[in-house]
Amino acid sequence: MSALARTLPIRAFDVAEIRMDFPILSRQVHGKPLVFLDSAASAQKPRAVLDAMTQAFECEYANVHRGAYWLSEKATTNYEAAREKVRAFINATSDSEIVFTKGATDAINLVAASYGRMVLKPGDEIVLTALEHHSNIVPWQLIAEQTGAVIKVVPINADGSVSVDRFADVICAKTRIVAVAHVSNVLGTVLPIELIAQLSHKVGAKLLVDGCQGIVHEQVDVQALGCDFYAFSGHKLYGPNAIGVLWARAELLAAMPPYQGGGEMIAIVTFEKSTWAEAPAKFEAGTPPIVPAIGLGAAIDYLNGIDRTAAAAHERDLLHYAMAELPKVPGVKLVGTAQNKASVQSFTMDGAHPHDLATVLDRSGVCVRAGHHCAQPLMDVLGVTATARASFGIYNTRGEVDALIVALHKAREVLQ
Ligand code: 7TS
Repeated sequence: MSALARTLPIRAFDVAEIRMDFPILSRQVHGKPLVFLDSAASAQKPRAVLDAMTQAFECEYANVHRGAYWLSEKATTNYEAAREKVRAFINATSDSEIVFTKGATDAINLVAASYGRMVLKPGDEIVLTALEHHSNIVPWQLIAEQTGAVIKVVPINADGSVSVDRFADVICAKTRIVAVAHVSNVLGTVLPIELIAQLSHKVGAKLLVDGCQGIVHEQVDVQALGCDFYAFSGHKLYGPNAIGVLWARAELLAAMPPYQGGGEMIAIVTFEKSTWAEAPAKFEAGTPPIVPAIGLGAAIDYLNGIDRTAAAAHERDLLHYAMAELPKVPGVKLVGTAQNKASVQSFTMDGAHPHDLATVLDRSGVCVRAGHHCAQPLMDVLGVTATARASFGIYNTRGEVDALIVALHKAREVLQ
């Protein structure tokens, strides 16, 4: 926890109070109260984040790391303070291990293009799971094509869980990189990262964790997880979009070549040869996402100011309530029922395409995502083309699950 957050009192968790922090939640859509059940795609923002970004633009804005004037120093201090907030939030050992990126996708591409290109040789293996988001598949395919490496896939069980034994079957002496989601964005499954890290390290492979969903629902300690890279986006963590984080072990960042060239990432440039700044600057070419980083810092302060253990229990309660109520709607089937799950629930309704379902639910003010969720290989494994998905954040309520259920009954009448 950051020094600032430690000095702030932690509020007892009260969902009614939390909802008041998020201005958008009081609006209506189609004349109905907004029931926002799509936080896994992007979460809503608390007033604290909006205010911090307005303050940064209105009063403290200049480019960073260049100006000799007060305003630029102030913007630089704010930007670097956000990095320290991220460091403390994930318990990294040093600020220099925190690289700001555009998002999780950008962070994974960075690792694939830089670390992947550095280590992969023909025949080397990259191990993924069947439940990965395209952002944790396609960057590896691109680098596999360029290096001659091969992708191996760990299968999932029927309930959406992933057995450590299956990893043990696939990880071998040829494995160089293991890249897995912390939490599945479709199934909600929480993967056993510590055990996967042990298996990866036994053969000398490095483990990248796609923490896009994990950072939201778990209290992440990168040192305890034992992974080597952890990537996430700000916008799912109640922060703004256009900001993401790559955490990597210092020695890996020191050894890795730059991903992109430009200003900020260099030490000396001549037409003959250029040399690089130290990490994290080496990986932050160009003007960085200054205000989004400050907004992410504000989101972390906000989360540090509430009882996150109670918030996690609240989300779990919503998940279990939804898992109990959804199957009572005729024709509705749950997709993803692993024991260890975060508050993300996919489902289907017999005779209704998920897209049509989402459109009809929207008329009741209920926002759910429908489609392949950027996980087409997982859809193939599940034998469906798409699912509908309700995902719950700290601000959702049992009443909103009830609203979903009522809207599903109505949708059944329209669609079946
Ligand atoms: N990895 C996972 C597990 C994700 O859930 C997402 C986004 C990404 C990577 C990519 O994040 P980005 O911020 O770089 O785009 N997932 C979703 C989703 O489930 N619905 O919309 C976006």
